[in-house]
Amino acid sequence: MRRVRIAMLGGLLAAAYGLAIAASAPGRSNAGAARAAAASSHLQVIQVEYRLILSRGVVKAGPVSLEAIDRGMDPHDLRLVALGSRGEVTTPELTPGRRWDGVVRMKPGIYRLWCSLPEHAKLGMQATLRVVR
Ligand SMILES: [Cu+2]
Repeated sequence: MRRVRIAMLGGLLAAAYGLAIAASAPGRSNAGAARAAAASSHLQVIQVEYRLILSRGVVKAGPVSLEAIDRGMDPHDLRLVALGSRGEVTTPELTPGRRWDGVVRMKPGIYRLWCSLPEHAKLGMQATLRVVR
């Protein structure tokens, strides 16, 4: 499988689009604190037909190392947005076997992730992610 790294460029683009969004912080609970302790600032998203497979459901707020990998048979992209905000992060469209990684600044809240190719999200390529302090 060929892999392509565009780390710096991707990181800069993600930062430029910036998730400088005022997402409200979720309420804290013991369960929330436990999840926060388990959270990491690295997230891998595998794209296949027609699912997004996240390496974890919770990440720590701040710079998040995001890795998107197309392990399917069709091209896919990845979009992220904090619920209630408009600032959207878009990764380049990947062809099968390719990957993109970069750094995305994320604020606490719930994010929706999806593939924007026609019908892909409707067919199941969407997921939610919790970002905690
Ligand atoms: Cu797709």
